[in-house]
Amino acid sequence: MGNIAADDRDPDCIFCKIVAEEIPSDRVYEDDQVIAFRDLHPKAPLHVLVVPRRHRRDVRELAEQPELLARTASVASKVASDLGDGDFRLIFNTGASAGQTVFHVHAHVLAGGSLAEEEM
Ligand code: DGP
Repeated sequence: MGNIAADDRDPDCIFCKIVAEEIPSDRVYEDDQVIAFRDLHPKAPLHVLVVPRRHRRDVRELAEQPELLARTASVASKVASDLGDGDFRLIFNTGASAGQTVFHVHAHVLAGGSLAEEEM
């Protein structure tokens, strides 16, 4: 697991390095397509990033592979069930002006606490 073709990897990308285990992360799930690990700066009691192993810039690019997008969403659901009560908020920041800072697509899974009362 973790051997990604050169075409699917950006040598300067921090999440590609996490996928390759060159940078440590608190991994909570992995399969042959997707990994999930805890966000370094959690914004909720449960805050996990679900990351396709292949380097894709954002959810616009990921949507060109509907099966991989669906896998990402179903892993988000599994993580929320395994580590929380199953309810979750799923966010793809897409583009710098929407808050994206790491340009390797990732779904934020946020759960727990008072999410229901918070505005978007
Ligand atoms: P975004 O702003 O949507 O691009 O989210 C990037 C998230 O990635 C942000 O919440 C912090 C997290 N992050 C950045 N670098 C690292 C890292 O090296 N390890 C982990 N676990 N999270 C990181």
